[in-house]
Amino acid sequence: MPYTIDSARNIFPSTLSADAVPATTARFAQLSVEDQLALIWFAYLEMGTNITIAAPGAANMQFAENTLDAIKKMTPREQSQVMCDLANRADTPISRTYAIWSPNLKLGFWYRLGEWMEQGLVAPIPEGYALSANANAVLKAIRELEPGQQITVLRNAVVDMGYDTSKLGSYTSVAEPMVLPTAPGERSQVSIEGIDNATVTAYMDNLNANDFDALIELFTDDGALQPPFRKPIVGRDAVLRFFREECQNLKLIPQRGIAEPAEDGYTQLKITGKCQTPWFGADVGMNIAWRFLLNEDNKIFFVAIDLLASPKELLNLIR
Ligand code: 45D
Repeated sequence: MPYTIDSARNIFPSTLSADAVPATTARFAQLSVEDQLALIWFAYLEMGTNITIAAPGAANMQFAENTLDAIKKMTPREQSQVMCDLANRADTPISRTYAIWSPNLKLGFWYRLGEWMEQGLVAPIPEGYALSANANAVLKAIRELEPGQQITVLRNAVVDMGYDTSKLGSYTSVAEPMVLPTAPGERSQVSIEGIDNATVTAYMDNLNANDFDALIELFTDDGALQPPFRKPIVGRDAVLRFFREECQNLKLIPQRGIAEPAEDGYTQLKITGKCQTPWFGADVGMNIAWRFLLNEDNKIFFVAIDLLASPKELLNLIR
C-alpha cells in the first residue's frame, strides 16, 4: 500500500514529543486576558535573567512600524486596551493587521512594546499586579520547563493573539524581508553520525544557508512538512511559502540518526539534534527530531519536526 501523508505521520511512533508545551499553552489560553498579559510579562522578564534575546533588526520590522508608532502616540489607557484586544482576539483594525503578520513580526512587535514598557513609553503591566491562583500555577509550570520548551510556550502565546485569520476570508500574510542565501564558499556542512543520505544532508545544509529554492527541490510535488505541534503543510508551494516566511536564519545542528528501508522502496530516517533560533542563538538549543520519509527517488515525501520531551530522547533512535 502506498504511503499517504496521514500514514507517513506515524513513522517512528516511539518518538516522545514535549507534550508539556501544548498542555501549558492550553492552560494559558483559559486565563483572563489581564492574567495572560501579566503572566507572559513575568515569564519574559524571568527568562531574560538567564538568556539574551536578540533585538530584531530595523529592516525586519518595517511592516510593523506604522502600527508601533500609532500605539506609541496613544494614551496609556488606549495602549492597555490595544494589548487586551490583541490577547482577546477582538475584531479591531490593529488586531486584524497583527493577525496576518508572520510569527517573527509578531514577536518583534512585542519585543519593541516590551522595551517601551520598560522605558515608560507604553503602559506597563501595573506594578504589583497579583496573578490569580490559576495564573500562578501556569507560571510555575512554565518555570519548570526546559528553555527550549519555555520559548515555545511564549512563542505560541504571541502567535495566537490577534483577530482569528479563519474569519478573514482570503488574505496575504506579511513577513519580514527575505535575506539572500549564504554564498557558496561560506556555507557550513553538517555531518550526522549513522547517516549517509545526500537528501537529508542537503536539507540541513540548504536550510542553514537560507537557500529555500534549492531546499524545495528536495521535496516531491505533493510532499509535506509538519512543524512542531502543527498539522502537515502539504505541497511544494505551501512548504516553500512556509520556509520563506518562518524559517530564515535558523541553525540546525543534527547529531545522529538511523536510516532503514520502508515499504514500496521508500526509506525512513530519524535524525536527532539541536536547533537554534535567531532570537536566542546558542543560548537556547532546542532538542529536535526530524522524521523523514523519502521516496524511491530519494525525494522528501514527508518530514516531521518534533520538539522532544527531554534530552534523553536525543538517544531514542528505535522504531
Ligand atoms: O503579552 O527543519 C511582553 C522548522 C508583554 C522548519 C510580551 C524547524 C506582555 C524545518 C512581555 C512585552 C521551522 C519547522 C507579551 C526545523 C505580552 C526544520 C512579549 C524548527 C507577549 C528544525 C513577549 C524550528 C515576547 C524551531 C517578546 C523549532 C516574547 C523554531 C518573545 C523554534 C518570545 C523557534 C520569543 C522558537 C520566542 C522561537 C522571541 C520557539 C521565540 C521562540
